[in-house]
Amino acid sequence: MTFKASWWRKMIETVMPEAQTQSETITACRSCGSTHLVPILDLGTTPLADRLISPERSDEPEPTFPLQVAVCEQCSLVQITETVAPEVLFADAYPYYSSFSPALLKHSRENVMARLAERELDESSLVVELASNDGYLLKNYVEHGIPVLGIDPADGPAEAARKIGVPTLCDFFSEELAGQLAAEGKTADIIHGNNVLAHVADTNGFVSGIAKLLKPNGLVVIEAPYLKPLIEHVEFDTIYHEHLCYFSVTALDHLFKRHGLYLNHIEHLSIHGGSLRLFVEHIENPQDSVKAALADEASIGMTGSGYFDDFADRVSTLKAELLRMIKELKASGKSIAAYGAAAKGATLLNYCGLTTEELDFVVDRNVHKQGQLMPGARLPVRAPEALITEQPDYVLMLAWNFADEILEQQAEYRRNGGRFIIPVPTPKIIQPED
Ligand code: JHZ
Repeated sequence: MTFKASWWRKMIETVMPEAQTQSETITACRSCGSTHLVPILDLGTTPLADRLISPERSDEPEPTFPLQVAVCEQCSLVQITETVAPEVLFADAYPYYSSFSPALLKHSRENVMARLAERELDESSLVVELASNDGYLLKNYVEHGIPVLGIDPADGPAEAARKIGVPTLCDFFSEELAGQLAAEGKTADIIHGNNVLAHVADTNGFVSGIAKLLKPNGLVVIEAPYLKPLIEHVEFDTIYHEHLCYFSVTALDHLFKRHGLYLNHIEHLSIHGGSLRLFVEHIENPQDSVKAALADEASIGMTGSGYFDDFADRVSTLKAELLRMIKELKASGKSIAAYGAAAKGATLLNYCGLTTEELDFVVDRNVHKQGQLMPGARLPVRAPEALITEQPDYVLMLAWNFADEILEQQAEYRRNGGRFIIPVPTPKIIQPED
């Protein structure tokens, strides 16, 4: 039986408030079940990265959870060891709306256009998106008259999707839900899933659900942040409780094969600091892109735990350098704000111990985040216009993955002498003239 996210949230808040702190520590790999999990990074205990605080609740204690990363020696899957209940993570107060990023909208539209060009879809087809958020991707199929179904557990984004004509089921996708849809004759020609595979606690159930929902000649197109750039560029802030897994191609290959699905092609994308677009089918037909990535990962040792030996030290070094830079600027009387009330921003602020002592406020275009406080760090979230009215000397770029887009938008702030600090892979200052 499945319940709507709002039902769960109400129950969590009224009937069993202690459930708000509910989480479980895993002892076996989320994918293959091996107990050979080797710890690689400990980010301490942090609040939930997307759980913004309304000012009137700012006196209430925030639940915090351990944030530790391990690699499975058996199947190479990198994963965090704590699972926070999904109903707590993705309830109806979930503030992430995909449509606030023009770059993401463009990226998604191009994805759809490529699928429309290569597959013969018509009004008898069905495209399903798992974690369809506010309809940012499926609306492009709707425009072309292709029937779609969005599935997303967060009430707010699901309602926003329906309003723009994207039919959306407000629910968690699972093997059971896939079975129900298939029994109703709703199987998919294309299944999209962007930034969702890493978020699901039942990794195997989710993939097995995809196998059930997919037509025999259907195509799965999944996007997920890639582990290799995460490690190489010290993108440690993309680690938070929503992201349970950090995928290599090797780990993905094992995962899909276990469910009779085959990773046949991959594309490397720059989005979110470096992602993979995975093309998965029922039939095994691996292209050179997959063979090359598997060979590359084996040759650089990414399939073993030794590859991660110096990662924790590199994360500590980044923290020390960023804190030194910020403390020097503060000591010389400079004011500093931040850009992007992003989930990754919460990890960075909380791991580095940055609060309103160092940073005056954070700006974000997402109106659902404005007026609230960042988890843990408690920076107030304001509209981007505050950079012009307050003209802080420096702005810490928490949404560094959209740096180009944001620097362009902030031309006026920069013309007025404003500087940005990009924290990863090593903290650096962007001067107004850069
Ligand atoms: P953004 C998100 O993480 C959500 P986050 C999620 N956890 C996930 O899996 C990853 O992506 C992959 C704002 N912004 O998307 C919007 C502006 O204000 O990088 C966002 O609040 N102006 C599901 O939250 C934030 O910045 C702009 O011009 O870490 C960016 O957050 C742009 C472009 C963004 O990721």
